[in-house]
Amino acid sequence: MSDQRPAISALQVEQRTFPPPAGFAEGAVAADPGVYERAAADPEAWWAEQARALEWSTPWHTVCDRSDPPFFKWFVGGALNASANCLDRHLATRGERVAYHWEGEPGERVAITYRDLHERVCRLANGLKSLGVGRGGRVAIYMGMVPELAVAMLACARIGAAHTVVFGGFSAESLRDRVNDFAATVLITQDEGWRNGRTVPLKQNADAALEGAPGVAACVVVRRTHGEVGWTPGRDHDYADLVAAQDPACPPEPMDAEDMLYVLYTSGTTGKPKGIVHTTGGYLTAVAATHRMVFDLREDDVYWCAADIGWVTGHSYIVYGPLANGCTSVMYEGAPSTPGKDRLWAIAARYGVSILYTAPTAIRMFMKWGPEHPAAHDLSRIRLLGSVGEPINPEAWMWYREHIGGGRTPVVDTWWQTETGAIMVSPLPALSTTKPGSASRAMPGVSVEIVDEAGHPVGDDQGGYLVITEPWPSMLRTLLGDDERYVATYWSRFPGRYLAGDGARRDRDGDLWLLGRIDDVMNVSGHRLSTIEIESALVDHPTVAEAAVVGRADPTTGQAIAAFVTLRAGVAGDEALIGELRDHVAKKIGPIAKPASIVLTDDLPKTRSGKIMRRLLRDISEERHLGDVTTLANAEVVAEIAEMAQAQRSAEG
Ligand code: 7RM
Repeated sequence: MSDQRPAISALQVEQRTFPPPAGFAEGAVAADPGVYERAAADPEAWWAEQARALEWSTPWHTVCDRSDPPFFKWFVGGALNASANCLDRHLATRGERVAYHWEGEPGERVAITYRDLHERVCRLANGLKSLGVGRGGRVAIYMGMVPELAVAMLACARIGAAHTVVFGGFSAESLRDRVNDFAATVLITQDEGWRNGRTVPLKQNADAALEGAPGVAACVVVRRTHGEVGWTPGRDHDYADLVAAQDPACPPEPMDAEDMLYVLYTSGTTGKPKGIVHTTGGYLTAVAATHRMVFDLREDDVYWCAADIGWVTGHSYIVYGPLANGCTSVMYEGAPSTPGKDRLWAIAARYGVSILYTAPTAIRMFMKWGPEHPAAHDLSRIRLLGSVGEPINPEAWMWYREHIGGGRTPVVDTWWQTETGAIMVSPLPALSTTKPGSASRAMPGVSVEIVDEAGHPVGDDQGGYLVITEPWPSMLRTLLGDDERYVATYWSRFPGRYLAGDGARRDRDGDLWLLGRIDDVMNVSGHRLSTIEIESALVDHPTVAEAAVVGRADPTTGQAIAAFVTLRAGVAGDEALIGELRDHVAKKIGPIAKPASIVLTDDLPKTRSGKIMRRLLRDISEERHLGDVTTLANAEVVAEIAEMAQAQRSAEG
């Protein structure tokens, strides 16, 4: 026995449990509890069964080739086309079914059927061919949330070109770096996007990026706002003109299962962005299967993933998964507060949304805005809620279930990464008894473990490193152009196992609790504390909407806990409240977790996909020069928080 301290201490005790609602299992996609055992008994057979739900032009001969780890291959020898699986396959049975109910921020509404989408994709696919793109080609896409973004991805997939989507909120420089790293020859963009009642100058940014991207020979421009934009004759092509001239039919290119489907860059917190490489057969298999099972997809569902397609969540669960399953989705272009703070609920009511998938950061914002906004709309069709992107604080989970789900719906907290391609850990809504803040367990066919520093599995309720112990079909294949970094980043710390970079613990019922990024773990008097449990204890207080904690250097305890807290709408903060919040944490999870300081702030620094950036809060707390803030969605809050923290330090003397 070792007397080693746990890799991460576990503090939180959550007692509430929610079994599936009565009747939910009737006709559910995953209603047989034996599914976990069956998949575990033969994971490859399980995944092969999922792959058979797709249409293959050539069957595979080997489910998983493990001859050169960690360079695994799936469905070797098989051929298929992702666009054909998302479109053509549905035409005979559901061609007139709506694929996307699209709503523009200013209010336009368009219903796009599978047949419409198929024709649009074929035309653009032919248009891309006319620009010299074919099998093995590379296309960059820099757009807002317009239907043409999904069309562009599928058009690439149709002709065997790989795409990289660059989130429309990124700068010209980020775009340039990604376009060059990817070696794109064509860029698809739009004149301007809509966000918060203002236009986003996408083409202008694209022009600036292309000045430093000589490999791009053609730029295709969707007219969205019809605003004035620069034009480079010979290079720039009007999207509408390009597609109007094309044949509305384009046979899909049969692709090898292991041909690249796309690259998506993850900025991470440090270093050069990593180009995550996803391939065709395994990726499509896993996103379609997980989308069906986790969201219990039924024929009459109206599904809405409110993420941006610029992130992996949008790739897997707005485009490829839902379309492979022939489902009806909602797609919204703009900000959730435009024109009012009830915009999302007006949309959900209008289309009868039955499944909603969004992020904790959005849920905490809805909490902050108040329950009157969802209460003003009929959300009675909602039957299932999903969460993704960060650990969800139990109080945010409860609020989501209560105020969006009417207290009736299961909430599925789905853990996964750009690298994993598809959901890895999640409840199955008809089978799992959920707990607020727990992501339940690994999906059927997926094996995870929690290990200590030495790589040994930890016991129940012990925090440690989350690893995935077996290859899975939608795993990243490498980092574009950098096999070594792929091996070093994910497969070296615990050889033979994939290091996710997140902490986790498993409770006595076998349920997993994600503890946040390993880099954010604090060390207070030798106790390794995760951020999430302390943050959740703060969010548990009725005045708190959002909280972030970090470890700041301390001469006596090694690190001291510094908290940053955003209050709910209408709550005024003062010294008394700060004292109350510190006591609340001590009472809820123990004195070791009591924050040494709490700064009240209107907002927290977030990445553009909404994840709290604790690194910057550490810099502020330790009075360090603030490094790169360009990857922040809300850089202006940083100076504000720094000032408040400074004021507090002077007040404390
Ligand atoms: C899908 C996505 C990945 C990182 C991951 C975690 C965090 C995502 C959850 C979560 C706790 C969750 N891809 N994360 N989902 N943490 N519970 N349900 O977000 O590549 O952008 O981020 O996000 O730290 O490693 S991502």
